[in-house]
Amino acid sequence: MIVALSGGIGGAKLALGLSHVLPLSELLIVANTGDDFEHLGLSISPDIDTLTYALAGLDNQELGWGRRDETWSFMETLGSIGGETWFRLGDRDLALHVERTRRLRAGETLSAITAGIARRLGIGPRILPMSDDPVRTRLRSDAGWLDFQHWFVRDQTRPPVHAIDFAGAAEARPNPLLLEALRSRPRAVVICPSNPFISIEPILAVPGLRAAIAACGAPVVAVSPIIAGQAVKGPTARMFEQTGMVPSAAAVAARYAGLLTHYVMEPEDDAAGIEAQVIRAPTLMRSLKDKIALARVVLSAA
Ligand code: FO1
Ligand code: CA
Repeated sequence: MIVALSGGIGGAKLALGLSHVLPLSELLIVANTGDDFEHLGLSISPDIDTLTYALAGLDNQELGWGRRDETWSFMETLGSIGGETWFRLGDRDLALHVERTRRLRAGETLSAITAGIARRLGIGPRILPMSDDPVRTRLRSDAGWLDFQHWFVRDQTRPPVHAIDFAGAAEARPNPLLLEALRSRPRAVVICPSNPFISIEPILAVPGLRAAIAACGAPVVAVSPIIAGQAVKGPTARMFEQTGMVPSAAAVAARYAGLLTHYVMEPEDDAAGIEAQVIRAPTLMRSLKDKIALARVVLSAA
């Protein structure tokens, strides 16, 4: 079994690559749920959905989130009657949030709902929320404490961030299927090229998960989300700067200190100080071919 920890866009690209080079039953993808929130009365799980749509071939490649062939009648109509439109829910995407919300209210777990929808969409690999208990990423910024989506989408990551908190993490129980996979000696744990602060660290903040990964006996292989000091997408580099650190591939590796055995990074980037075996490879994933090639590099460490 390969256990891959993932956020949204960058993680989903590598997860798709992995799904092409592994038997489908051999891949377990652990999704960050720190981005989840309740909006317009609906339960939204952005990273689960980005993974779900990517693996089903239904992803919106222009936006990096949501569904392809999307239309926006609901949002336009909502705006026309004075509703909140800063978080854009497309007409097709909306169905997933309505259905998830209904099933959560009926008492189903997020894991069961995610698995049921994945099955209906014909997805092979398991997508597991890190926990079925709510964990909510919050950021202390120049504008005070903000919920993740308010900072990320509504405020466009503008307010400088000084601290991050994963509300509920201390009480959250790790996904039992994930613990079981880690106990049955996986072939490798992969940390996808996601933002360490807001995509991977919420997963590692669930009590017991960091220790279970460290103790699982498998290689732990991370892929750098930073190339030449820049994030491929999103605020990763800026978040290092705002907390007084210089963004680099090595700075990301340092966030996973004590966990990593292997680190995949660009040939040109500085590996000084990285306490893992460094594997040099192109990490930018533009095409499916790139995703598959990087997945093979990652698995070569396993
Ligand atoms: N990201 C945006 O930047 N703007 C949006 O309007 C937006 C809507 C949205 C709707 C559903 C969904 O599953 C994701 C959505 N995202 C949107 C992405 C989401 O905010 C992610 O948490 C971030 O991309 C970080 O991974
Ligand atoms: Ca995310």
